[in-house]
Amino acid sequence: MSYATRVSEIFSELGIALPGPSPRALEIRSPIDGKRIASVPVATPAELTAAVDRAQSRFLAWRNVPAPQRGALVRALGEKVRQHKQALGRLVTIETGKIAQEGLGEVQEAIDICEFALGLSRQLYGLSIATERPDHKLLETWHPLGVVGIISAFNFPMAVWAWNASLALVCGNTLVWKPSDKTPLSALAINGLLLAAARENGVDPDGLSAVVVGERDLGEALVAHPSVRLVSATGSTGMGRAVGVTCAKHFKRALLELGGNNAAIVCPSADLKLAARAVTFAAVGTAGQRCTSLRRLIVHRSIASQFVKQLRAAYEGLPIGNPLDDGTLIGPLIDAATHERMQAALHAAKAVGATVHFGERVAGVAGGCYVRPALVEMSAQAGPMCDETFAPILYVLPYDSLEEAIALNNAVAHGLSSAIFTRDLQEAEIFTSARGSDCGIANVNIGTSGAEIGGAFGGEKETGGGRESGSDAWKNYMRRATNTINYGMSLPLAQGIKFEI
Ligand code: UN1
Repeated sequence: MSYATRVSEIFSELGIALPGPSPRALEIRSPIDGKRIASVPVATPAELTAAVDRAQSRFLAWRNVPAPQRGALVRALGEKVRQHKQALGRLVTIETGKIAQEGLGEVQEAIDICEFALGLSRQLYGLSIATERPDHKLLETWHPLGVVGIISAFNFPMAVWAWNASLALVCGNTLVWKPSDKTPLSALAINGLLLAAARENGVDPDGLSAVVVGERDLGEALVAHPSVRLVSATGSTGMGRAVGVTCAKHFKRALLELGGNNAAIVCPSADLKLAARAVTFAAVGTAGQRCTSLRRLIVHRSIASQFVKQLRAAYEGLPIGNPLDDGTLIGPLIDAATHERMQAALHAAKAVGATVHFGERVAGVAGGCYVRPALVEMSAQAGPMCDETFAPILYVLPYDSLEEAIALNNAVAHGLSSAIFTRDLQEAEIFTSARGSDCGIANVNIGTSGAEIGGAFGGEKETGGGRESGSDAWKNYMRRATNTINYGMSLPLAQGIKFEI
C-alpha cells in the first residue's frame, strides 16, 4: 500500500478531510521513499490576514472564558490525541521519516503537555506584594495576551505546536500556526483534532486556531501582522534572527527556540556502557535532526580511544531502513539537501585533518535518502565542529582537564543542551554550577536530547533565549499587570512625596 493511501486512511480515521486539489498546492513527499503523499494548498496573503483577523476577534471573547474552562478544551484535545496515538504516530513517521518509536514519543509529548496545561489552568497565579503605604494593596496579575503566531520546524511537527498551543489556549489566547512546509499534514491533523474537540465540547472553534501553509514569505507576513502579539518560532538561527528583528521593530514578543551545537563531556569515572548508549541515542536519534541532537563529544584523553572503539561498534550495527519497520533505529534524512550539507561538513572536517568513520549512503528504501551516522575524530575544535549541521554527525575531541572541557562546551555560538557523564560528584556539580555549562539544558549521566515536558525548554546565545513547555514558561503567553489599590480615605504618595492642592 502506498504512503499516500496510508495517509488518506489516517485522515479518515481522524475524521478530518484531506485538502482537495488546488492551483496553488504544495506537493508533500514522504522522506521514506520520496514519493508524493498529498498536495496541500498554500495560503494567500489575504487568507493569512483573514485568519489573523478572525483569531483577533475570537480572542476578545476567549479571554473572558474562565481559565479552567479553557483547560477543559485542552483536556479534550489531549484525550483525542491519546485516542488516535497510533495513527498520529504513523503520520509523523510517514511525513518526517522519524522511526515509529519516536513518532509515538512525539505524540506522547503532545498528550503530556495537554495534561500539564490542564493542571496549569487552575494555577495561573499572581502575587500579593508588601506595600509601603497604609490601606493599600500591591498586586501582580496575569492576563491573556492576544493572537499567538506559531512557526514550527519539520522535525517535531506536532509536539512543539502542542507545547505552545496548549499553554497559549489555557492562558486565554488564540492561535495562527505556520508549520514547516515539509510537514503540513501533521499540522492539519492535530489542529483538526483541536477544532473537533471544541465542537464536541460546545466551544465555538471559529478563530480559535488556524493552520496556514506556505513558505518563508507567509511566515514573514504572519510575524509582521499587527494583531500578532507573540511569535513563538522554532527553527534555524537564521530564521530566528529575521523573526527577532521584525518583532523588535514592532515591539512584539518573540519566543525563539533555535538551533543547538550540543556537547557531552565523558569523564574518566563515567560508566562507559551507560554513556555509550546515551551518546548513541542522542547523536543518531531522529537521524541527528533534533535541535537537541548531540553533535560534539568531549572525551577525557585517557579513555578516548577505548570509548571511540565502543561507539564505532555501536554505529556499525545500527539498523538503518524503513522507519515504520520494527527494529529500525535510523530512518531517512528529511531530504537530499540535508545529505549534501552533511557531505560538505564531512569534507570540511577532512580538510582540517579529521578522521571520518561512516557517514556513507546506505540502500534503505529506494527513493529515500539513508545514511549511516558519522563519527568524526578531531584533534581541535575547529572547522565544521563549530557550527550546527542538522544531520547525524558526531565530532569527538579529547580533553585533559575539566576546565578545558567546560570551556570547549561553551565555546560555540549556540547554547541549547549539554551533558556530562561522570560518577564524580564534584565534576557533576561544577558542570551544573555558575562556572559550568552555559546552556539552557545541562544534564548529568543522560544525553542532550529527549527532555521531558515538565521543565522549561530552550537555550541561550544563538539558541534564542526563549523557554517553552514546563515550569513557568506559561508567563510568556500572558501579559503582567501591577495593580496598586487604595482602600483608604487619604492619598499617600509613594517615595514620601508631598503634593498638596
Ligand atoms: C526540537 O528538536 O526542536 O528534548 C525539540 C527533545 C524533545 C524536543 C526536541 N523533547 O529532544
